[in-house]
Amino acid sequence: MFKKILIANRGEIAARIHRACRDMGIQTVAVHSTADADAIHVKMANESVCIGDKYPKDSYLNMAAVLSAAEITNAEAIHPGYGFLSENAKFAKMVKEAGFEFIGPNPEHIELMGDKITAIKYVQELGLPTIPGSNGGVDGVEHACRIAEEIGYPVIAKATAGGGGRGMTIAFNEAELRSGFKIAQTEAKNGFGDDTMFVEKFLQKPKHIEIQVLGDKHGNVIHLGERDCSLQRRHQKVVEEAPSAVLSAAQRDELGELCVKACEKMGYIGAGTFEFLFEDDRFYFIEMNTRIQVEHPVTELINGVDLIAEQIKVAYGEELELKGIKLRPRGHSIECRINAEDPKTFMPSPGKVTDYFTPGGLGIRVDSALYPEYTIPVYYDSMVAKLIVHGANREQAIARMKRALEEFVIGGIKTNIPLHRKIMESEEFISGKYSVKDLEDIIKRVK
Ligand code: MV4
Repeated sequence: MFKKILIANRGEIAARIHRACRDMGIQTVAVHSTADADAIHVKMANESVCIGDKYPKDSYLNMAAVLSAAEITNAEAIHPGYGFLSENAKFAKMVKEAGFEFIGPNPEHIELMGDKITAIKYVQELGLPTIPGSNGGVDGVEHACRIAEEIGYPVIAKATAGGGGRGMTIAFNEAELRSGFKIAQTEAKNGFGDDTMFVEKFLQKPKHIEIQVLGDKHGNVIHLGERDCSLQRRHQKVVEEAPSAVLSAAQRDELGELCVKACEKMGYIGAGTFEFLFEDDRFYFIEMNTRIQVEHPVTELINGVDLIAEQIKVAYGEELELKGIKLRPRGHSIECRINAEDPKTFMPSPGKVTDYFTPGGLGIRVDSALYPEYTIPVYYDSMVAKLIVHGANREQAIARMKRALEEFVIGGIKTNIPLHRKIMESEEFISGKYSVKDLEDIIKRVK
């Protein structure tokens, strides 16, 4: 097994990776910016290297600096976490060429899935259901309008290099498509350097359901069930749960097996997530994430699996112990993302944490970057902690989450904990029937 792993990330996920390493007796190297000298992941690691200035481009996105840190500390592998360089195929290639193990998929698969058009075409070949549309790029707004006439409005135009809602526009008629298309295309050109667009039928009230997969270097692939990530605000997930309240066992097995077969044909290695839209009892593939995700803990808690440890073992070349074992998911898990933000305006609320008390008891987990007297820097994402609960069933998980949200004290800054309390009491959430549209209605009610 690896003796030393460099964690190329910060915040709660860096702490999470450190914990998996320590449980396995692996030494850790933290990298940090000048603004993160006091961060929890630096305190936890066996060694730390300052790799640059506060802005991500000068530090966490600085590939040469990360590789140099691995070199001087004699790390054997690099874990990229999520965000930053985690889905950068060029970085994954550089890591391997520099002689380190990249804890993640092959660069070719990162590249393939990073382009939505090639991803959709590829999975179509593998038998996954996709959304009717242009089936490839459109060569301009006139072509987009012709496709829209064929499939019928509403439609959505998306940038192939986009993701997470950037470079897309929804149109209910031709006038909206003509104006929105150009705006989205310009956003894509400026944001990703690639203004290739494609068009799909727009599903108006879908759920966002994703399947967790894990493949090793010996051709073994398993799935670990689904997560329901439909409660989102501006394409940022807010609450996630596993399993979804609406999927039947048959649907879960069917979708999971489709993803496993796709990975077997791909030769996919590492952790990955297939994202689907789910509407009127039908699934549609939209994109694949080739990284560990923020919401991985809900899958861990119902399966009793440490997904970060599995990533590390797979990268080292071990066979999946879980292969062939019929996983017996138990109970229900919910995650609330705790953001340092004003609960009413959603503006970031950095600053010094004066009081800090985390909830506890059976089935409560807090993955956090916070500690008393810690000052949250302004330069990074506003998510500072995740509160995850597990219960024997969904009702118990909701009750436990409500109690944990009451106990959770983070003083000195504003957080979205009040919003989470409202979500847990909402009819939409309690029924389990919420779609990607419902969080905006809940927020309007609590304003
Ligand atoms: C869609 C869709 C409906 N129909 N595609 C959002 C970003 C990326 N994950 C793909 N997304 C969507 N793609 C079709 N054909 C709905 C979403 C979507 C969404 C769209 C608008 C506002 C919020 C959303 C939240 C999740 C998913």
